[in-house]
Amino acid sequence: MTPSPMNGPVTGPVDDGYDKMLTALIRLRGALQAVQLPLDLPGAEAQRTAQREMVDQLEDYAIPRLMTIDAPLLAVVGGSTGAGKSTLVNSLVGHRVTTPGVLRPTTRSPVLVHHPDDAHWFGQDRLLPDLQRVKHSTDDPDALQLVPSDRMPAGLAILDAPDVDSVEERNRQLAAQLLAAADLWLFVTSAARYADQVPWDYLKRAAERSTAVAIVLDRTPPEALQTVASHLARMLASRGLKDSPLFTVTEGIVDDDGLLPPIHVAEIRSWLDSLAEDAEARAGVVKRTLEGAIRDLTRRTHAVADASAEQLTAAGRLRDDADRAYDQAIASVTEASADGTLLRGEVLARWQEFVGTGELLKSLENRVGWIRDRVVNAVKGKPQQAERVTVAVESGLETLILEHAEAAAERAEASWQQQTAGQGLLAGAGEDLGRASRDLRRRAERAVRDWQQDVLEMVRSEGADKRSTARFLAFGVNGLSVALMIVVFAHTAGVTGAEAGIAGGSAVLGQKLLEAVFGDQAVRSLAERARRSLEERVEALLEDERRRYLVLVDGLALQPQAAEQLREASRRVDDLRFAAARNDPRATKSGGTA
Ligand SMILES: Nc1nc2c(ncn2[C@@H]2O[C@H](COP(=O)(O)OP(=O)(O)OP(=O)(O)O)[C@@H](O)[C@H]2O)c(=O)[nH]1
Ligand SMILES: [Mg+2]
Repeated sequence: MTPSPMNGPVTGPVDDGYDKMLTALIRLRGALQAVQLPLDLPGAEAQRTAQREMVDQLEDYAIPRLMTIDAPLLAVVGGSTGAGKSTLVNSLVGHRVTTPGVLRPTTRSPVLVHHPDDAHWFGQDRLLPDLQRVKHSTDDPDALQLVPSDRMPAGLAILDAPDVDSVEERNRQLAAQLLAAADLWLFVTSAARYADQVPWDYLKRAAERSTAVAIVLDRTPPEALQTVASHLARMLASRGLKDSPLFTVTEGIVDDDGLLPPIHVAEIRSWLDSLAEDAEARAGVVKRTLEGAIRDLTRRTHAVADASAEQLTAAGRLRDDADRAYDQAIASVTEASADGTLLRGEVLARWQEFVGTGELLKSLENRVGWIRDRVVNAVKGKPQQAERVTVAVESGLETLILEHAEAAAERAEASWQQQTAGQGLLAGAGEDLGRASRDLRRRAERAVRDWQQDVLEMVRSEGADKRSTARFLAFGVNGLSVALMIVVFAHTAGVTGAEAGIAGGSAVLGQKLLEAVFGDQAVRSLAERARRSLEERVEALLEDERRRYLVLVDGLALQPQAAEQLREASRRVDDLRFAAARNDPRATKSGGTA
């Protein structure tokens, strides 16, 4: 079978504005690297892989290729395990440069054979920068062995790669990476393996990307040659690779060095020689593959950008869920600490003990003046009872805060559990976020005490000039503080007098008591300040609780602009591609670019 020349479209970005394109590709790489896809959203794993592959493709091939556009054409020999790749490379070069073998897989470390004059093109800073250059044969998959050979034509280098369908994961990875760095694939398959799936997956990707590919049907028994070759040719044509030359190498006897008789590879060798001699044809191959790689990159960026935007949306949703749960908790505690809810049970009982009971309430409405005096008498000399109210208030508030913190934690966790992204974050949180923090009780205790201290200070300073009055002395700073707390707890209850029942009545008592000492105006302002101080402390406690959720979202370090910057970088590359295609006279001759 006579191979056709490489005659795909050879237009592209490479003609003009190398510098601009290079800058645009470097920016594209930066934009790709800035994308974070940490949340386990559907499809995120695939896009993470795509992102990695694309950065690799830029670093291993597109960027260095564009920087050294005159570098020799690099043909990478890839394909199924044991297809005879290493044997083919040795036979093409004419002496043993890479080790063939019976043990599968044999080749684990790539070997690049080049003309001695071309050595400077393959330094560490050029293509495949993460592979360490070595001069000896090795099994190290992170090494690239460089073999200068004057049997290679200048301008063309050949690389022996590991198997694409290896049982070894590292081999498969490396093979993919090497093929992504090739100007030309010499894709080797055998009569036994040519229908395998993995090689066809590769060839399909090559066709999608317009990578220049030549197929080598290796190790074919002469009697099967006709049948297999024509079947393979049909398969190639139906998979968009009809322009790819197809070479056949019949199964031959290898010599002691593992070389096939030269005649078996003569056709491929002369094709490669003519490519090496023809600078324009060579440049055409490079352009075609490079342009295809760049086009493929820009096409694939959109899915990565979409994935990045989805991450941001999902993170926003998680944040909102946590916010909702804790906003609600803050609102509930604030409400319950002002609407009379706390004036029950222990607090109410202690307070009534302190100010005296039913009798006072009954006559509350019309005999305020008398009540003041009564109250004064009632609380005289009962400082320890004021202390009991303080203790009851402390435990009532603590319980209130803890209850709502628990409920918020439960709500936030439940809504996160409903999302895969949330599940992942919860799993990595290192504590059970569905419960309030372990030290919340201790912190709430301290916050409530601090608030009570605050209230005490307010009363103390408000009463600075009244310390010696009989009423102030009668209630004492503690008694007045307790009364102020009670007033705060009924702040929004809107209760007046007997209609409010016992709790409301109790609050009114407190109110009257304070007014008797400080006057109406001062009491209103004291209550307002005391209430604000409590709200602030409750908010601070619950903010700390909320933060346990928010740090998980913040820790993702998602960049809000990453998706748009990636799209922009990709558009820039596309613009340059189209501009270059327009300016390329061959673009019109060959009917435009893809
Ligand atoms: N008789 C004969 N043996 C061959 C031919 N081509 C390859 N072999 C043998 O087949 C075995 C595998 O060949 P290799 O060249 O190592 O195959 P490979 O594709 O490089 O294999 P991996 O590096 O493992 O992917 C070796 O023992 C070769 O000597 C051939 O055309 N005829
Ligand atoms: Mg090999």
